Amino acid sequence: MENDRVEPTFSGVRTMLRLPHVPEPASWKAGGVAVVGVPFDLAVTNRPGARFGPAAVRDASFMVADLAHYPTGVDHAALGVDTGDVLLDLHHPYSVPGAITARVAEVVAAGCLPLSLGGDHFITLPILRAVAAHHGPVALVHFDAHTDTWEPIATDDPPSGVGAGPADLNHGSMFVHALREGLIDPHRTIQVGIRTFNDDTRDLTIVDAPTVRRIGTEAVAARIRDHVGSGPTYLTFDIDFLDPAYAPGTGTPVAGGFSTGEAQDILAGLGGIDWVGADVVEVSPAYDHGQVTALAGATVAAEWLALVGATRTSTG
Ligand SMILES: [Mn+2]
Repeated sequence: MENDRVEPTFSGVRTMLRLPHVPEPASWKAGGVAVVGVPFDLAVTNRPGARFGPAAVRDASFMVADLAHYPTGVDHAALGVDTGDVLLDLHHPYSVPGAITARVAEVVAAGCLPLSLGGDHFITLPILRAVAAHHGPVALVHFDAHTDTWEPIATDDPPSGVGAGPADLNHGSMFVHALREGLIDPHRTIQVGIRTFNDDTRDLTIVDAPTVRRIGTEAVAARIRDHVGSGPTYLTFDIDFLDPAYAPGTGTPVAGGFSTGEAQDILAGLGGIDWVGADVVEVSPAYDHGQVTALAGATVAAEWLALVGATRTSTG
């Protein structure tokens, strides 16, 4: 192909934001971002389908990748690699958490920042196991309609020899496990956009949906920055933080959420944080319309990449 032509947005093999597909850890460059697809959706409580999320977000990301990030001008394509998807054996579901942890551990060991595409929200637990093994307990910045701190239904150990982790593959209780396993620092964790009742919030700090609306996006960002302070911080973004009008394609939609633009405004205010990884989860394309949700997912991921890219640029 002529090297003076730019490939149009509708053309080309789909990787996240057109990052090069580099599955071999030996070829990952320290300091870069490594995108990890996690096509897992056996832990949902309502609609399935998030196993198709990574593919849908990658597809929609080509529109986002067409130009540098606005307004920073950060060039996503220079920030790292797309490692492909974690190889998961869904016929042996208890093998899945260990497979996710092992793959993300490779990313962290290479000195890269994992950017994972879900998959349902359960995947954040095995990801955090790899991240915390390297960094220690991290601050969690958690955008969601749900706290995901409901008491686990089953706490039995999984059948022996089939991988690490709790037996309850549940996308509503994994942060209880994260707390009990010491993966996240409860004092530096903050949940934003919550609008579902939970009588045990584990004493975590919550900026719920009515509060977000009342104080505005700028103040929300300031509150997040103040709360996490310095130290390693991980972003987990459930796409159902957005209102179903902006993200219909998700497993457990809840009315009363936020626009994609409001999410962008908050994220844009989260520079200067010591980011060690991020995920965007719960995009379920079968319930989507016109790629609305997939584009939102790709956009959220790109906003976080711009934060990471801007930090790297400003610190040389
Ligand atoms: Mn949720």
